Amino acid sequence: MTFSLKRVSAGIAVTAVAAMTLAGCADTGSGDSGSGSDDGGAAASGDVSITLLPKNLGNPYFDASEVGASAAAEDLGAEFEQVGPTEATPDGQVSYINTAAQQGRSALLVAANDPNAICDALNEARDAGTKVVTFDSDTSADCRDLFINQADAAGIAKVQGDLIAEQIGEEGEVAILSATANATNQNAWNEAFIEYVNETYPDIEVIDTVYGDDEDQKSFDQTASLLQSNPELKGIVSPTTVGLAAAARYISDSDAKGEVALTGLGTPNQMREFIEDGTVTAFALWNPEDLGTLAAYAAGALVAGDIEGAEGDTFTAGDLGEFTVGADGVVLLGDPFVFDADNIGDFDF
Ligand code: RAM
Repeated sequence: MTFSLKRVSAGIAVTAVAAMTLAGCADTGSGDSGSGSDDGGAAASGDVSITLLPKNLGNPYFDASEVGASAAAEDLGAEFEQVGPTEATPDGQVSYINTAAQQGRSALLVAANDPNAICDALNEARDAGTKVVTFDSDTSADCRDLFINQADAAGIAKVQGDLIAEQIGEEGEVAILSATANATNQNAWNEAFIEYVNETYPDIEVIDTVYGDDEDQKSFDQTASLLQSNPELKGIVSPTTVGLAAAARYISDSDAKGEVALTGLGTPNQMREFIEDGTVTAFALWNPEDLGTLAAYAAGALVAGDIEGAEGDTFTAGDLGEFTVGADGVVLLGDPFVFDADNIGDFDF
């Protein structure tokens, strides 16, 4: 099953690498990590301005999305900034949403830390004329114009389920090391994962879900306590790039190396050393840079009035090609891709 995912996704991944090289050059100096200040009011003068608000700053996954979004903004002739909290909380995001609305930003690209808690702020921004595009982690559909979805939950559940099953011989105890407890994306993926594993692998038991809050140290500590309190544990699945890298770091230096399997969602650059030292044999992801690219082009199409976010609307996202808005204002990037020792050298993000 993994094989077919690789085959299906290979074209997407290769395109993504080519696009990333170009975008990486264009990004110099465009990021404004955390300042929150900007030459506001750009939209009022008729110019297009795009603000990227990730779950938190300092995560290489969102840094890659910023590279894609800022290159797309440049292509659109839009002014671009990234702002955000250091901790992945909804409260931390609200002040940035309010500021974007007050500044009359044309569009806000948001990876939501909670499906509902930032909705009032987002709807106030929309009332003030700012288009809201969620990406990576959605809100409730009535507080954004579009959601740019990296891959569907069933596909993410299946790739992680098949990977861990293969790595533990289809039997034994497995635990999930997740991101924050309110994250829309991980919660949907975990629910789908448990359902998929229960249906497909009756001898695997998902015994616990713990939360590292997308903080490196907390994820590291949670891995240690999972292993200590579950001596029979055969595998850990971490559907977060922060969690997977932290868990790999812990396991690589512990007795669990070679005994407890680890997989999930990770970036090739963070996972390379753990693939090379044998801690991890395979993991999955999409290209987060492409996700940022697609979100920014979608925002540009909304601001220009080319689309309204209705099902069937189509727009072009630069080199990524044409996309169609699906039901509930969702635009799908593609399928997850599996990374292993044979292909990880081809990727640099
Ligand atoms: C972390 C974040 C992000 C998620 C990835 C897989 O970087 O939680 O939201 O999509 O992992």
